[in-house]
Amino acid sequence: MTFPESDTVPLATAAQAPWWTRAVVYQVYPRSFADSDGDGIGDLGGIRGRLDYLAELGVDALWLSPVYPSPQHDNGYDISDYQEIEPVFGDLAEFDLLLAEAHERGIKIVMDLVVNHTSDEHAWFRESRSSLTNPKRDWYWWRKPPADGGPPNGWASAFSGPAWTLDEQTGEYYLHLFAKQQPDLNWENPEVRLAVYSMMNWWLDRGVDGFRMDVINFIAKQVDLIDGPAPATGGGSPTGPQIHDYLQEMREAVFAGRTGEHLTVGEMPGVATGDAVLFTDPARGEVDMIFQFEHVRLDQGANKFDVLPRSLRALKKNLAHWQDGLAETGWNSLYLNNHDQPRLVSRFGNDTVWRYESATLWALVLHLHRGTPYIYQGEEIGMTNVRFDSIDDYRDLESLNHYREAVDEFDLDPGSVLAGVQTMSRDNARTPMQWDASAQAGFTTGTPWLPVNPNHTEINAAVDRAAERSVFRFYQRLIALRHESPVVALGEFTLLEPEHELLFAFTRHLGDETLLVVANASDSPLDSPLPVDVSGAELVLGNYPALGAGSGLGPWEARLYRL
Ligand code: TEU
Repeated sequence: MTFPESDTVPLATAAQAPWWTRAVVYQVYPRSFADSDGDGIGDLGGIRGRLDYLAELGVDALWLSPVYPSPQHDNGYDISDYQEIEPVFGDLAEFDLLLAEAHERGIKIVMDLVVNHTSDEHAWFRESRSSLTNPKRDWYWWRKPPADGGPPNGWASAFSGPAWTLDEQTGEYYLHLFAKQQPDLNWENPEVRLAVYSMMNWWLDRGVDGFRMDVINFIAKQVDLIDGPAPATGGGSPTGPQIHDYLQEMREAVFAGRTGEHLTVGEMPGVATGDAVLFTDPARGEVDMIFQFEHVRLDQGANKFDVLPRSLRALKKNLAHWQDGLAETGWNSLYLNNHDQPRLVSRFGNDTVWRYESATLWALVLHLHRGTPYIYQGEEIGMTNVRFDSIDDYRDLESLNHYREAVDEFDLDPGSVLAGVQTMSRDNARTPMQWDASAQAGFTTGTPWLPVNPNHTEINAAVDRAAERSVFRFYQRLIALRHESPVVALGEFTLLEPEHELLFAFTRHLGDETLLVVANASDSPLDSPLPVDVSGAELVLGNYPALGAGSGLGPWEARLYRL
């Protein structure tokens, strides 16, 4: 196969490219990572105690899900004080210690910025709701009841039910695209924007290295829709055009003039590649990269819990669509799971017979795409979904609200609704990190807030790292490869055999170097010849012991060649 000389060196030469093009980020869900005080909830002390583990893995930065004070209705994504630490996780002194010890190991810390909404217990909202004339009334979205007394429009909350709640205190509705305990901030109000920028500067002055920005595209409401007729379907406000102004203003107010290496990644449900180019074009000064959702919605029907059959063809084409969309300008994040998604080996692989092979196949495939890979805690040891037999064992607000609405309001069969929750619930990713085979998997000496997955006796960091076939060691190799090889970070991506339903194959090309990935994403051997002659190629990495034996691929076998 001849490769067209890439006439555009993507992004920049390796030396000039930003640090995050060569970096791998590890997401810590603090509540479930490591508990240092025995209360059954993970905390900052627990994370500090595992920094050597993370340094050994080789990651460059940690993204901490929220650790600020919160009533915990949405496990911390309902923040009641942006400049403190939730006591259950620790305090600011412990945070500073964690930050210092992470930096000592060359690991950056990125905070979760949740500013589309606050908690209903935040002082800002308590003031805003106190009276129609309170100076902070316009910090949130309030509307008088329409003539029929119902909500102002037909928007639905992402967590079931309407996106408006009537506040008896002043007889007006307030907007919440998520839970009613998460009222949306009004970003049209410059006072809100300035307060957020001030808080961001406070954290950067403290030494943090950037932000993951929660549903940041939702902060720009299409105001005419709020006051216009109810949209035909439910759902919240599509992103308004002013989002670009807000992000450029934020960049200028918070990062301009700062030295050092920072990272901003915007979580943006519903964004397409054309928007993503605008958001991540370095010349526009908005964000460095975004989390888009197209690939993790391919197996969802009417809603997240309406699970459709998976298609490799659809998945690899969508990932390639994003590679092509941002090849010239902008930058991709790369993820297959996080605290909101099921575990990748259960969703995209085979988490029983071929767990090691499928976990490492998806690791190789994802980490050899062009973009910044994100590892979700436990992914690096092949942790799987959990399966609770009763809805009463689930804790996730999204899952519980969905179940209640589906069964109580829509009268759907409880068994089939529970099956959807078992497959897609966010709790699949939130069972405690499995450190060893002891009673609570080494996560806590107390009673965990969410039961430990019973399979922790076989699947845990201690066993995996000592194993001949170690998922952890495989991730170590991939991370090291990204650090060492500009072609991994910057090389041009070309998908091969796009119509093949079992084979995932692609090349990466930079200068005179070409890498080839071939992967058999199925439970059966794939005997067809590889799409490229590899007879003279170097086998760089594979997940089968007899590396490179023959041209066929075993079940869930993945190989990386240097051509
Ligand atoms: O999630 C944004 C979001 O769109 C979620 O509804 C997500 O799509 C869904 O859970 C996938 O099933 C962010 C945070 O990641 C999530 O944990 C929060 O609950 C949510 O925002 C509200 O802050």
